[in-house]
Amino acid sequence: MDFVIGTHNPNKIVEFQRILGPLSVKIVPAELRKVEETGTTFAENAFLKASAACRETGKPAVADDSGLSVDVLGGAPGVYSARYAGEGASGEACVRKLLNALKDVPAEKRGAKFVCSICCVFPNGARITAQGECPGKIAYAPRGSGGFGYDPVFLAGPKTFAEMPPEEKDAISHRGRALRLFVEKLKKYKEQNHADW
Ligand code: ITT
Repeated sequence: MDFVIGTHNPNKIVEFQRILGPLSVKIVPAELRKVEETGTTFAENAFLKASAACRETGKPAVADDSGLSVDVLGGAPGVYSARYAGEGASGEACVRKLLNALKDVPAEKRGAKFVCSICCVFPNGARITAQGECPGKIAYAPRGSGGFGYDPVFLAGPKTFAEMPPEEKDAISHRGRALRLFVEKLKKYKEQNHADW
């Protein structure tokens, strides 16, 4: 079965296909209207995006709401990660704002985590959800050229996500964890419903 992906972020499409392809789940992009992310949690926003994509296409749809939660900022930017430096701001601008906010914060207080909530909605209304997290620290300056968004300042061990080859990021990332859990739940859903896809 193919799943429409409810996102306007091309980096997420790349990561979904990279992680789900080897697990035999096919992800197809679609031209979709932009959904207003009015939820206060990652899970709520993931549901808003997946249900809108399912309604619009009539096909099973999966969406991701994700972001960075920084300890010393009380969990910010959280669900506002994409808009941290203003609506439509670049990843670089968000990173600059974050580094500035943390400029006087010592290494031991720079703890953070990436969170990813996945929601899958079927045309019959059934829903599968999964969440993944990756703990880390915020670096003092950007490092590496891979990934997107906050990857150059997110240290998961000695390397930032942007310094890791894609498969290394996927093995430990919030999105990798959430999507692998989603696939396990999808398999159970298939068995329970005797689905032939
Ligand atoms: P869609 O809503 O269209 O899916 P978006 O980029 O606006 O795209 P979110 O609202 O979920 O998605 O915001 C997620 C933001 O969190 C994203 O723009 C990045 O700034 C950040 N983010 C999430 N996952 C990330 C990752 O793996 N690496 C770096 N930054 C990430």
